[in-house]
Amino acid sequence: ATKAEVKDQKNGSGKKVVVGFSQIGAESEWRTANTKSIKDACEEAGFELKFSDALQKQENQIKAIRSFIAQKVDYIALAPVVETGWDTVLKEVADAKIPLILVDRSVKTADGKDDLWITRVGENFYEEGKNLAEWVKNNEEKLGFKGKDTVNVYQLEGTVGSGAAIDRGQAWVDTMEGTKFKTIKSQTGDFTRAKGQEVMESWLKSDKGKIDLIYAHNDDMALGAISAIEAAGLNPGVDIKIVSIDGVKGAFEAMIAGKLNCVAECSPLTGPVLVQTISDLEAGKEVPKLTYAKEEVFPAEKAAEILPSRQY
Ligand code: GYE
Repeated sequence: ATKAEVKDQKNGSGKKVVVGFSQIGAESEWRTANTKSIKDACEEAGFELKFSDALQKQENQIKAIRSFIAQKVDYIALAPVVETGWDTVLKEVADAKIPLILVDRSVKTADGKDDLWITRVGENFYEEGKNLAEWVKNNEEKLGFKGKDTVNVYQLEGTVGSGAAIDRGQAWVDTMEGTKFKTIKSQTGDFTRAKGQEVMESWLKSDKGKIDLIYAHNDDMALGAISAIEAAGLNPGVDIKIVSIDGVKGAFEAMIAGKLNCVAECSPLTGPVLVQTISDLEAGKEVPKLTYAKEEVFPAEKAAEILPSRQY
């Protein structure tokens, strides 16, 4: 557990808590929901939020962080687009004695230490990938893979170098090792619908008839792949099975339509946890070094029942 250094009399003085948040971008339904959750929660808590959209570029995030330091914000929240390359700027944050909170994705420092942030409010990407791969292994029959010697898997990877893509990829490799599920091709679709569609189109050109299963690191890329599969005259979810991660509404709708077979949830509803964390730090309390969102696996047959209760 870690604790922020006790700061000035802000508590008593009634000044608003100022939070600088460097968000990755707006690449997916998930990200849009994440931004909304954080904006809403900060507003409700009466925090002043300085929001910066990095358009997927680490250099923009580094600039935003430096500008937050210059503005002397009380807290910096960072959703890091990639895992590495943060050491210098995070040391600058530490020198300025501004508590840094990682939101969503992970950071790896050169020395392997985790002392450049006070806490991470994130999601367990490895578990998500593992849970989804386990579901696939346990549902061979339902997926129509029972009699097959080999199942050809095509992986749509998330943003190269991102914690989410690295861990989800590794979890699949580990879980599928020694099984009949073989990854034939793996390419990044940058967590976007457009790129997921583009990559799927190219696979259909070269490998049509060979593709059994798409493992997409997020729903948006799966939804893009679904469009490409339909355009090629095939039935997504039937001729080519598809599983993905997030659990956004668009994915539930695709599952209900029979076009997507299973989704592992990744919750973007980080706002309330972030606000609670900051409030605890303001009160001088200790906070856990890492908090993961609670997440489930939703197979297509449960989608209709669950959709009405989905919040994103
Ligand atoms: O799965 C994807 C988004 O980092 C967990 O980023 C997040 C991922 C999420 O663009 O949809």
